[in-house]
Amino acid sequence: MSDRKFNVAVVGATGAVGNQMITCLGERNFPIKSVKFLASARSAGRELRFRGDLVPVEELTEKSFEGVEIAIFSAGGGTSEKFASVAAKSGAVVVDNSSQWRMDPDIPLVVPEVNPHAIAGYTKKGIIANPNCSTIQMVVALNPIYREAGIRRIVVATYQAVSGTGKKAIDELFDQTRSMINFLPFDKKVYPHRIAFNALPHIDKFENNGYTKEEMKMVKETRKIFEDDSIGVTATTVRVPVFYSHSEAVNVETLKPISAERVRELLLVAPGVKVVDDPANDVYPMAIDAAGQDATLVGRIRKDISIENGIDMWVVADNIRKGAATNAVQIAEVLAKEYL
Ligand code: 25A
Ligand code: L14
Repeated sequence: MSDRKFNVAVVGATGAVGNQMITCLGERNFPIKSVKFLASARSAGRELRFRGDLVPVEELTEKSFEGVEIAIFSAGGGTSEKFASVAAKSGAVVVDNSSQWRMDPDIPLVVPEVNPHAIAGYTKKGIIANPNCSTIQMVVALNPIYREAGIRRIVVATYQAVSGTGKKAIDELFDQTRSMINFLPFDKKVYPHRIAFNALPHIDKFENNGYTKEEMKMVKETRKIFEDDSIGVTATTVRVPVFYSHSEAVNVETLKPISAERVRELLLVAPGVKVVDDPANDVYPMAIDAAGQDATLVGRIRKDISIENGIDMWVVADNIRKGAATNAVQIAEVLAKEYL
């Protein structure tokens, strides 16, 4: 346990996730000695507010990490590939939100409510990976079930917000919606098809097995976080015209029997979870309610009538907060408190 304060850098500070990381660091009272906000040359010179001060954004270069002790990255896989080891070599511990390093066996992949102990492995490469947003909220909700009854198989379908793709996609949904309701022509730059008033079963690239990369992230990352390759996972990830928060229909087959009542009981006390489940009064998790919170909302908890040991539930969380920025800052908190 230490009470030290740290020199912290945020890489990708001007993006949708980077911005939220800055807010989180402020809100959660992270022990900060100094901050440095880094982005591409495009953003250099802009100023961002942090705890009442205006902090200039600097261009990310090989020399950016001198004196930095913790560097939180969300600037895309390419930037992480190039600069995470530069930061680590210059002595910083990196918490990386990109998909670049998640499956590296020498890099821990961490959701603090589920596998905080894995953070200890940061010493191998100086990097800790933040999982994919859809995986994070699913494992937060499944963890208590896994610990009590084991998991044989997960079948999940996601309904993902456009903010996952960054600011340009938020603008695209807004602009297309405005154009369509005014009967005007619209552009599409970010997604291959119109996203306004539509649903696209396509997130990230297609792989050779017919799944998308986003779907395979849910398969592989879930197993790595639970440290259990016996868990079967199949996913269909869908983009919907929602700005913030991913929703997920999660079906789980457990090894041992478990009742819906017991699942509700476990989730009521599970860290990071809020049970929102009173269908008789039209109460269930919704994207518009999860947005702006750090909790993972779980509802529609019920026994799957088609198999012996099955549970169905609806899991919703703010993809920019718990799905990215909050989870990364929580990792940095455990790191700072327990390891540095
Ligand atoms: O590789 P991945 O993991 O799949 O991630 C790809 C992208 O997904 C987002 C994030 O986008 C990331 O870049 N992302 C990743 N994980 C996510 C998660 N879990 C996630 N989103 C949600 N949940 P983003 O838009 O949020 O953040 C982009 C930030 O990265 C900075 N950046 C990009 N390249 C950089 C770099 N920083 C340093 N060096 C580089 N080479 C980027 O800064 C932004 O902060 P910026 O200065 O490039 O952009 C600042 C403003 O400019 C806009 N913009 C971006 N691209 C263009 C642009 N404007 C004009 N033309 C462009 N081509 C941005 O919208 C921003 O407002
Ligand atoms: O792997 O476009 O963290 O919604 C998460 C958001 C990949 C893209 C990741 C999106 C990203 C994704």
